[in-house]
Amino acid sequence: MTTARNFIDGEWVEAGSDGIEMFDPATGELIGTAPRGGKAEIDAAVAAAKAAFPAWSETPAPKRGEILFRAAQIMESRKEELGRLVTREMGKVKVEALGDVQEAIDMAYYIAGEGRRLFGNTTPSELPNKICFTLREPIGVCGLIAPWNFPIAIPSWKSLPALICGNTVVFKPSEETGGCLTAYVECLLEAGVPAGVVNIVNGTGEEAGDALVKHPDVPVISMTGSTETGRIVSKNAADMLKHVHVELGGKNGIIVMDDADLDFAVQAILWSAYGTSGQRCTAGSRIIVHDKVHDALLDKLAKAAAAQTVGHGWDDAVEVGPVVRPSALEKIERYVKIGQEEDGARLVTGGARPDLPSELAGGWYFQPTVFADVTPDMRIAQEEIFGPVTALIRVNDLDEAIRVHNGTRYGLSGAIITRDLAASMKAMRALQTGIVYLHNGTIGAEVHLPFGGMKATGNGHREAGITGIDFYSEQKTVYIDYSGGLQRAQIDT
Ligand code: UN1
Repeated sequence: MTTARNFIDGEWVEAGSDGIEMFDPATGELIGTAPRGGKAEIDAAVAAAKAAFPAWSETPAPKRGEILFRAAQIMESRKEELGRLVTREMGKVKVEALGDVQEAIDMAYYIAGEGRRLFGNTTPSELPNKICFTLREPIGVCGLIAPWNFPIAIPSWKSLPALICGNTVVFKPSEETGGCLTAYVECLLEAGVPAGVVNIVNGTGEEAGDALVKHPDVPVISMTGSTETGRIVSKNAADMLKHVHVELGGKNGIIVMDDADLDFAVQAILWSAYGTSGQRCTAGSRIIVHDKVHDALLDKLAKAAAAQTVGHGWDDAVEVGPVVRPSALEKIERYVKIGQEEDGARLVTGGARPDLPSELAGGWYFQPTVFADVTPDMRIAQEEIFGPVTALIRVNDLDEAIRVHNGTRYGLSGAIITRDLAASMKAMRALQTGIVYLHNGTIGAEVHLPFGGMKATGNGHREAGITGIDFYSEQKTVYIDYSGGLQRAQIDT
C-alpha cells in the first residue's frame, strides 16, 4: 500500500529514520512513517517548482487541461484503492472515503474544461477607437498546506485550479495523510504532469509548513486548518505581501422551524453532525430549534443518534468511524466535560467511548453525542469541537433563530429546514455564512461552486469553483488605443 513520500524535482524520497509515525485510527496500529521534511527539503522543492514554471506556464492551457482530464480518468480507475487509503489514514467511513476521491475526480473533470475557458472580461472603452479587456496570468510557485479531513478532495481543490492557470506547486500535507497525497500526485504524474511542476514535502507545520510560508520564491499560499494557524500563516506571509488564502474553522448551525418535517430534519442532522465523525469544517454542530418542535425533535434525534453504528470505517454497516488521533479524542472528551460541568448543559445521549470488539480496542472512537438545554453563549455552542457532538439550542421565532445562528465568530455553512418559503428566503439572506443550505443540513458542497466562509472562517477568498481560478491567477487589464493620437481617459470627453 502507498506510504507517505516526498516528491522533489521528479524524485521520490522515503522517510528516514527520523520519520513521523502514522497510525490507523481504526485500530491504533502503526502503518508507516512520513518523511520529516524541513527547510532544506522546502528549498529544494521550491527551486524545482520555480525551474519548472516557465515551461508549464507557457504550455497552452487547453493542453494543461487535457493532462488534468487524464488525471480524472486515472483517479476514477484507482477510486477504490484511493478510498481505502483515505479510510486507513484518517478513518472516515467507506462511502465518504469514496466520496472524498469522487470530489477530486469531479474537480479534475471540471477544471480540465477551464483550460478552454479561463475567461477574462471584454468591455467598451469610454473613448472611441480603443478596446479594453482582461487577461489571466499565472503567478508562480504556490505553497499548498493541506488538512487530513479531506485528504484527496482538498488537495485537488487547491492544486488543480493552480495548475490549470499555469502555476507550479509545493504541497505540505498533514502528518496523518501523506500516503493519500502521494497517491494523488502519482495520478497527476501518470496523467503527464511534468516533474518539478508538482512537489511534496512532508513534515510538521512548525518545520516544513513554516519554511514554505516564509520562502521568498513562493508568492501564493493556500492553507486549510485552524483559525489559530491561519492567523500565524497570514502574519508570516504578510511581510512579503503574498497572496494568501486561509480556510479555517466553523461552528455551523441548522435552524429547524416549527413546520419542519422532523423525520427529514433528523436525517439531515445525523449526516451533518456525525458524517466524518463530525470532523468537517462544515459539520452541523449547533441545532437551533423552534420551541414548538424542540422536544419532539430531541426525542427522535437522541434515539437515532444512539442507534448509529460506530466502528471500522471500511465496514459497510458502519455509519460513524473513528476520529483521527488520540489528542482529537481527548479534546472531544474535554468538551463533553465542559458541556456538563462548566456550561451546565444536559447530555442526552453519547458522551463516551463506545464498547467495541477487541480488534478495534486500540482505535479512537467516540459515541454520537447530543447535548440539550444549550444556550447560545456556552463554550460547546461557540468553540469548534471537531467530533461527533451536536448541541440543541431552543428558540422562539425565526428572528431569534437567525440571531443565535449568527452569534459565533465563525461563518462557514448555515442551514434552515422549514416549509415556509418566506422564512427560507429571509434566512438565505440573513445567515452570515459563505454557504447556505435551504431544506438540508450544513454539508454537501459541490466542486464547481465557491467554497469558504465569512468572519473568522477565512480571509474573504473562496476556493474551488471559478473563484479558485481567480485566486490562482493575476488579472491583467489591457488597453489598446488605435486612434492614432493621444486620447486621455477622464479628460477628453
Ligand atoms: C471540509 O470540511 O473541510 O461540503 C470540506 C462538504 C464537503 C467538503 C467539506 N464537500 O462537507
